[in-house]
Amino acid sequence: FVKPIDASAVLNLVDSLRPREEASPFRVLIVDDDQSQAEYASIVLEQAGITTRVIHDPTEVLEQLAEFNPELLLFDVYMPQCSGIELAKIVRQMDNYVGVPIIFLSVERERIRQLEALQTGADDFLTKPIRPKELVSSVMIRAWRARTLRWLMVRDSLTGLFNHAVIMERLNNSFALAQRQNSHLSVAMIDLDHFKRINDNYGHSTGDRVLIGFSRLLRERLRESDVVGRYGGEEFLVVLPDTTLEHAELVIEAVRTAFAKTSFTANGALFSVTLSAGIAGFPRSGSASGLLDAADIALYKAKEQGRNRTIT
Ligand code: GH3
Ligand code: MG
Ligand code: MG
Ligand code: MG
Repeated sequence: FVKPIDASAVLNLVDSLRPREEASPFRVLIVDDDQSQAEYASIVLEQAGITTRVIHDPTEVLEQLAEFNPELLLFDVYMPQCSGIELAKIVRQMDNYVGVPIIFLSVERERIRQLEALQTGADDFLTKPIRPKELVSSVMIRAWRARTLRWLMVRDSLTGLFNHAVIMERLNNSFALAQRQNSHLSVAMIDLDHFKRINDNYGHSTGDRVLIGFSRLLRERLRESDVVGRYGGEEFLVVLPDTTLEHAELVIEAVRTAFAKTSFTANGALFSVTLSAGIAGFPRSGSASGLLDAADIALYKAKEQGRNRTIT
């Protein structure tokens, strides 16, 4: 019998950092040659709301890293094909997984052997038999910390949108995918109009509130598959996969009109802010940087023609 442990407090904390996405369950990969031990660990974690995948053959780990994308690894130490310690050393050398927490689970009671395991860069060493509360709390706190750090690394701290580096990476990936699949891809560069005046008239913190409000509106108005980043100051980049130029224009126009109708307040005054947008699309533009350049030129035209408009 496994007594469930309430994971909601930890998940709510994660959720509060992630404005839109639902807090999804943590994903834990369990590697143990002993089937019953692995099953037991899995049941304990699943009872706490954690998603697990179990493998008995450590040589399958690399494949599972790519496929299951685990947020934490639970390794047995003694396995016939390859020790958990060797496995941890391999994982720690992979750029994408340097930050993934590793917990060892073993019958090993000798402190010196445990330390040797931890020196691979692993995070904790739990001894079998498994104590459910100990296992769940060790997994929870480490998975939560890793997820939070990952979140902070990819986000802009003011708006919670993707930061510049990440939106550029997502643009490049989306472009490669569109090219491979011969699908449409649109990109919108959005810049708030006369934003300097907002700061000058109402103060910088009011300007910040406008940026946050606009970011929220963007996220609400776009599809789950659209990617939004803060490109710089009051400039935003939206990547719309599988979207024609014409459709992207409709979407961004809807954002523009909704934003123009949004009222902000500062020292009792009511005001609104407008935006200008430039949109470009693949295949008309033939490269990722070509898309950016074309969107930039269109944005410049939108400004020149009087702002508060979208140009493709
Ligand atoms: P335009 O319509 O031509 O885009 O005019 P603009 O005033 O928006 O353009 P400009 O590039 O001259 O000014 C952008 C302003 O945005 C200046 C800068 O202080 C402000 N800004 C950039 N980042 C932030 C921020 O994080 N918070 C606040 N409050 N203001 C910011
Ligand atoms: Mg074993
Ligand atoms: Mg501006
Ligand atoms: Mg600007």
